[in-house]
Amino acid sequence: AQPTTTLISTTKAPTSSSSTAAAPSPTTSVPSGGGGGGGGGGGVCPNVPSSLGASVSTLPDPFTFAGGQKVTNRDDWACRQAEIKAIFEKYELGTLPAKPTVSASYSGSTLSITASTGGKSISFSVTINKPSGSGPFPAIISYGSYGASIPVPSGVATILFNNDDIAAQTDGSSRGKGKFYDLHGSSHSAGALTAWAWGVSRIIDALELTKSQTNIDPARIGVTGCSRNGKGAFVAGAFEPRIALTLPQESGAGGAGCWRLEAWQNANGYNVQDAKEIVGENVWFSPAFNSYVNNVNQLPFDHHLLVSLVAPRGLYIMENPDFEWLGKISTYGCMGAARKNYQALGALEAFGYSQVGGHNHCSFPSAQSSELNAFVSKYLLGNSGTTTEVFRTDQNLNFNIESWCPWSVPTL
Ligand code: MCU
Repeated sequence: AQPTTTLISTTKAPTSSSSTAAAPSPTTSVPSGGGGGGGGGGGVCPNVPSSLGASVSTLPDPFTFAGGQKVTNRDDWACRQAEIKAIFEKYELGTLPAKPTVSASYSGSTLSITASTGGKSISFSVTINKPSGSGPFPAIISYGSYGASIPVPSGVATILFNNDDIAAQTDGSSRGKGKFYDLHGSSHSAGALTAWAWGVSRIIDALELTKSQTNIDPARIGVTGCSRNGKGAFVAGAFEPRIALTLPQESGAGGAGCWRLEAWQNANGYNVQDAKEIVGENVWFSPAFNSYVNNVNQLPFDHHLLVSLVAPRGLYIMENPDFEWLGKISTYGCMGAARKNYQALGALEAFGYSQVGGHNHCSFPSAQSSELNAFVSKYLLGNSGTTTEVFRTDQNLNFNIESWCPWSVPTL
């Protein structure tokens, strides 16, 4: 189904004295100091603050802990990633449960997976379509049982994941429905995006157990999905470090978009999906998120920090500017900020954002083929010399990313 869309020309963008849209200044700046330097030295991370902290109308600083300490090295970064993950779980996505006991069997092209915890079990299966040849093969896990909506390059297997079986996403009445909730209880805090990411982790557990039968290499796994399932693929890449390449397609708001940018756009005459709308439409997020959707400046994160959890692993984000509802400006600005995570880690080549129009929703444009093939070549097929880095839009967005990022980028 096509999303509801309203096309509004960028000339309706908020006007300012310069022609470049500028972000409002923060209502309160992020507290500085307090911790006296690095927070993660010796493997001891700062505690995740129990309260929200200062409201901020620009995009929160990836390189400052919620308590104010600066991130200055890789140990700090690992701590900050743990903090960001905990913050996403608490305020937006719900709790990602610990690994259950997993068993698996492989027959024909079907991988059957059983997960058990707390005296309960659930089973689900995925279909593996392999290329010809002897393998072992890398594989792309594709959300939806209908097949990937990106062209999967030759030499790569496709694993069809019926994510709706794990957590339903028909509409608001889907809360607590699906196998994840049969196992963890229908009032578990996880929204569907988290439940599906948990399912992806179980697929990788099963691939590790059946490696000699499936001939799939569990160290070379990609994940993709489009639209709502693109949001899902993004969260799987953020929550599961065994994923080598994350390929979210047209994920829009709640995926590559930032809540603050969508709110700002809608306050200035656009009609973009935003936090207020999205929580009424479906059950992708935790019920905990409902408390924040009317004032997203309270959130100690935005979706550029979802990318902090993926970095420095491979990430190629495809967006379609023909649907304003998906956040043509929001995803561009948000991922422009997100790119700085990779810059800090000296890993810009692993980050791609590509916004190309002229095609239907979830129909892959040939203009992106060479970029997609390059990311797959490098991060799944092991051709390390391939050039991948990309950050582009085919639109004249006239948007100033820097005005939303009033923080400096360290070298970590
Ligand atoms: C981009 O993903 C969603 C969008 O968030 C919804 O508002 C719309 O209804 O559906 C899109 C989608 O999943 O389309 C297939």
